[in-house]
Amino acid sequence: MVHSNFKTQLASASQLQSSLDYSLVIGRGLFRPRQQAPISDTLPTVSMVARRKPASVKQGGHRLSQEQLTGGAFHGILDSNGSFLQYWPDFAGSKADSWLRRLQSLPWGQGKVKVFGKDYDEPRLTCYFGEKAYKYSNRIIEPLPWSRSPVLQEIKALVENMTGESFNSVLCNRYRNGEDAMGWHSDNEQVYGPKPTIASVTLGAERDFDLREGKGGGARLRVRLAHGSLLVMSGATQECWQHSLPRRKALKDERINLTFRRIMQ
Ligand SMILES: O=C(O)CCC(=O)C(=O)O
Ligand SMILES: [Mn+2]
Repeated sequence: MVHSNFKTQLASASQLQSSLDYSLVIGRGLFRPRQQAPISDTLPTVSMVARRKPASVKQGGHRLSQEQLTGGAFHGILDSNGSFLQYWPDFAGSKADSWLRRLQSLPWGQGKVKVFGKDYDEPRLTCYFGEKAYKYSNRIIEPLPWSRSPVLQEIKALVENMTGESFNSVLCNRYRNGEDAMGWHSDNEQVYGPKPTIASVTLGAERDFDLREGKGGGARLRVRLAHGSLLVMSGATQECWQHSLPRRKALKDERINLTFRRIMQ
């Protein structure tokens, strides 16, 4: 039987603020928290046992209903290996719209992916900023300097403040509409070192972000990433889980995603 323990920390009622826009899917279950709160170390712990089929959610030994699972922000432990996920739906606050507008004028380019020796366009536009070259899909991508983008410097500072981590690179993805997507992968390249923290900021269209244990067959999660949100994957998440951004053919709106990383060498 394939299963994993899932513990997540949700906000207490007094910490809940305004209305929320994310949902978390485990197996076939859909948990739609209705309110949001800042991430805090004092959040109570909810543990979930996620199986491929029925999902159950427990807090203090009591089973919770979907309605009780309130709290837009969460801290989660995905498994017994120490794979962590944190989500803050309103990270950008009132800056979200202006960040999106400013990021639209980054020097976006069309990346290529090699399949059986032939080059294809990636289903998204990209650009990359930082201090060190980025190795990806057997290619080396040279970074643009931080000084070229004050908006990225501003977002990076806030992400570092929020996470307590320092990052030296950001991969920027522009999904022009729902046809653009990213397939299953984990960000486990050696340059990130063991147990890397990846901080992901979403601006623009809300999209589903899927996680699966191993390479599939185990637990699955779906987090709906809101405009202005911050998702942080850390601990063993890149070792033990894969993630993807599935295609949504009907979606016409664009989304920009920034993944802040720390390159070691
Ligand atoms: O667009 C996203 O939310 C995912 C991006 C991602 O996984 C990556 O850049 O490695
Ligand atoms: Mn990734």
